[in-house]
Amino acid sequence: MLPFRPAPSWLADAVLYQIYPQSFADANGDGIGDFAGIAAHLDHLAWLGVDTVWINPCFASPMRDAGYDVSDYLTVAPRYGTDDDLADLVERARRHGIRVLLDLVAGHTAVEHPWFRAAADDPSDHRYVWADADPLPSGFVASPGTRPGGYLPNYFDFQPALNFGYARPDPAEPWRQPVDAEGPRANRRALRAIMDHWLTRGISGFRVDMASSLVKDDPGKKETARLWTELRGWLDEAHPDAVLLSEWGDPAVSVPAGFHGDFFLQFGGATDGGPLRSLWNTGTGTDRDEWDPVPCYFGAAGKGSFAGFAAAYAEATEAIGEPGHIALPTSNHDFSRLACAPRDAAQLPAAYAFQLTWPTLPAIHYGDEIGMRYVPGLPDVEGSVLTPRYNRAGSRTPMQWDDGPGAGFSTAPPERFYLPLDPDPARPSVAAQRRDPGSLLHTVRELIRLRRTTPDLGSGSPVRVHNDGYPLVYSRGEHHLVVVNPSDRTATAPLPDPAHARATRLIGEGVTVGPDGISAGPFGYAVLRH
Ligand code: TEU
Ligand code: CA
Repeated sequence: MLPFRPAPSWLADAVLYQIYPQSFADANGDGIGDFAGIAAHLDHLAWLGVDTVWINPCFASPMRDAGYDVSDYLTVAPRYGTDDDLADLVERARRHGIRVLLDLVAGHTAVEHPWFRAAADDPSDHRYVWADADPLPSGFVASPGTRPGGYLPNYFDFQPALNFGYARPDPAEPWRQPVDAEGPRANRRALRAIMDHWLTRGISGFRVDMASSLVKDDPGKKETARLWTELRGWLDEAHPDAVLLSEWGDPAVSVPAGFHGDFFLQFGGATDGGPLRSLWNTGTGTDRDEWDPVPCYFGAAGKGSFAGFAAAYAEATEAIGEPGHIALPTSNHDFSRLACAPRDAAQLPAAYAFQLTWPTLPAIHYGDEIGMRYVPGLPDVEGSVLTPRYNRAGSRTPMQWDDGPGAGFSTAPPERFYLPLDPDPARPSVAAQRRDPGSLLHTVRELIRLRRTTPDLGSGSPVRVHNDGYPLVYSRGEHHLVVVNPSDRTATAPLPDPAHARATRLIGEGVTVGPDGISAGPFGYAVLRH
């Protein structure tokens, strides 16, 4: 018997789209995107065919980590509009057939949150992990208030960890409270109340920030998993049509814990993000010293390997079984976009042909549908810079709607823009690509349409890899074959089955399939029916 209700059926067909609200569309001309701007562009999303939008944190915040430092979970950030504007957006989205997910920052607040202000002056408060020890335990930050000792941060120092307890409590170290102590119980109730507040207002679920971080010193994440299992049990009863997608990066652990889905990410799991990076990471945008400089599979040199991703996918689906999903992002606000030097626009159709026909749930980061690039060399804005080689701002620049001076993003003077526009005079735009039937935008739209109208290409039908070198060749279900060549030279593969010789091409470029086998030209791709 399943421990949970099956995921709401709509999730299986979802095509996800991530909106960074400050960068999407500015309706009131202050240089920062807002809810009204998103509402004004729902027709673009509906036209593209996406049906589930995830909006990054849009709650009251001092914005030192772009909103991942929440000072009030129940009020929206004024720069995005009012609570009514959000309600209006959710309702308009519903009329376009689009569900809205919000971002739940479960593991920490801002130091400006009233809970933390109170805790910093009150030695009896247990909402945060607080140590009254001298010297402070390693990793703790000195108290900013009258209370002695200090607190444990969860990410940046200004993001104090909410106290969900320790998997291995220790009376000699009293800040290591058990998971069922009063503070952790209060925080679990608070998470439930926050979720309930927004779900009651028509949103369809959450992307949960740093979902694996809640219980501290938790080998195998067993106690953190129990916490999410409990919340999922509540959700199944109270909001059975809602979903929780985790930022965890380890579906084999997070989905059995209770998430309806998890993301392959640039971190997480046994190889700390190895599977996703083996597909996309060019080593040039956001990069870390500890990441092996392995050539990615979607690289023109044709030196990568698909096998690691395929194995991780197989292992994760085996572990999560029927009821769970894995989302595969094109990029997100934390790591390089698909268009990241040396990968250029010409290489993107092949990447999308794969991403939109693999059984994972596709997640498109705003702007990736027109091939917006990771913009290097930007300033540190709202905590975007993690290390000298890791500036997240490059994946957060304003959406390029048209070819006007503000790119249709905003009418504000450019110096007031949240981040500078991509300065490339040849930067792509939605308007130009809408006019060009051969553009990436039209290709992505057609691939989404094929996925949504062809059960074989959706999340529920089996995948079988026939060739994991170059080109990539795999079957979906009974009748579909996908060929993808991310390299800049012609690549060939044997025909998996003689019946494929008579296959019809549904979409593609540069691929021939005949009795002699498969030949895929540079950056060629094809989806075929046989
Ligand atoms: O990210 C958590 C996280 O671990 C990543 O930021 C990762 O460390 C980084 O991208 C390097 O690989 C989440 C949010 O997505 C991020 O924007 C927030 O800054 C962070 O949590 C804190 O809330
Ligand atoms: Ca605005």
